[in-house]
Amino acid sequence: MAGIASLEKPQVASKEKTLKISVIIPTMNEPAISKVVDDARQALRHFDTEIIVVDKSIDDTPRKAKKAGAIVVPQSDVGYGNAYAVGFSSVAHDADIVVMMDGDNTYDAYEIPMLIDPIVNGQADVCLGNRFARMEPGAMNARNRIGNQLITGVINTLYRLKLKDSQTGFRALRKTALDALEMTDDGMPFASEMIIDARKKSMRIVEVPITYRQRMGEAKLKAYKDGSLIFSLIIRMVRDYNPFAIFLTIGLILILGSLLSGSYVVYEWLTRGIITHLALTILSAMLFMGGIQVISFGLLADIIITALRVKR
Ligand SMILES: Nc1nc2c(ncn2[C@@H]2O[C@H](COP(=O)(O)OP(=O)(O)O)[C@@H](O)[C@H]2O)c(=O)[nH]1
Ligand SMILES: [Mg+2]
Repeated sequence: MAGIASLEKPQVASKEKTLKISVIIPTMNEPAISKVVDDARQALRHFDTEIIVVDKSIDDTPRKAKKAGAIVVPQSDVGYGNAYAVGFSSVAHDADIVVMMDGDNTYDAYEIPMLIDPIVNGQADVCLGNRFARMEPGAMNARNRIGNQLITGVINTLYRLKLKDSQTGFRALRKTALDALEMTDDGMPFASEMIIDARKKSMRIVEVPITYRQRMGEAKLKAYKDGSLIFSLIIRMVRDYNPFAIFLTIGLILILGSLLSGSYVVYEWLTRGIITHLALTILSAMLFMGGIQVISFGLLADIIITALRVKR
């Protein structure tokens, strides 16, 4: 694979100690942090492991994390993406694999060995945990589920992927792959940015089924913020992508539909000299005009995107 060096380290068991795993956990007042760090240490006891907690708390989270054996790095700025930027720059340079997980006990740290397995085996550069596989009732509300599926659908369509859960926070990356990635967003869109950049760089992205549990402590992501971030993300993705092909396809489908339904109207008019199906006539005209409008919109969007690209 271009630009990504292979680990060239044989599979788990005997060689576990030779693999260095770096686990990064961003925290903002997480009451479950002791358990999360303990579980991660225990789950990775056969590996050379470091656990980095990037903290932005006002409670005793950093003290608890340190006591449980984590390296605590305070975050001076704010944001989920920024916390990971700080975490990534703190990773030991001899680390082989970097694991990302929350400090809220929603993910099961005992599943880390399973998550890193495709990377250890040389089958993947980025491994994402699919929470929909084993989701505890109440672990994700309907709003977040719909938002996630909307974003995942857009990412899959625009970047030709087949992901089930693009917003998962339980991820593993080959260190050399991580070093090649370029993310800039300080907030939640960072998670999508990572997948898109990995895809653009032709990295191998795989999903594995994971467990997703109810959160301990308060969620940091709020409804209005989630919503606006979802929309700004979609706008950014559409901006970065050439939408003309999509609009042209939709427009042509509408025009084709109008020709099919309209041909009956025209046939009747030519053979009998009258039009009896008024509704069909109106539908045909609307489909045709709709098709032309969609194509015109695509052209306009293309002009705007080209102008934005020149500016940037
Ligand atoms: N250091 C730091 N951690 C954050 C920040 N925002 C969220 N987190 C942590 O990032 C993880 C994910 O946030 P969470 O509220 O669980 O989001 P969700 O899993 O998408 O519902 C949790 O461990 C949070 O404590 C931040 O600005 N700074
Ligand atoms: Mg969480």
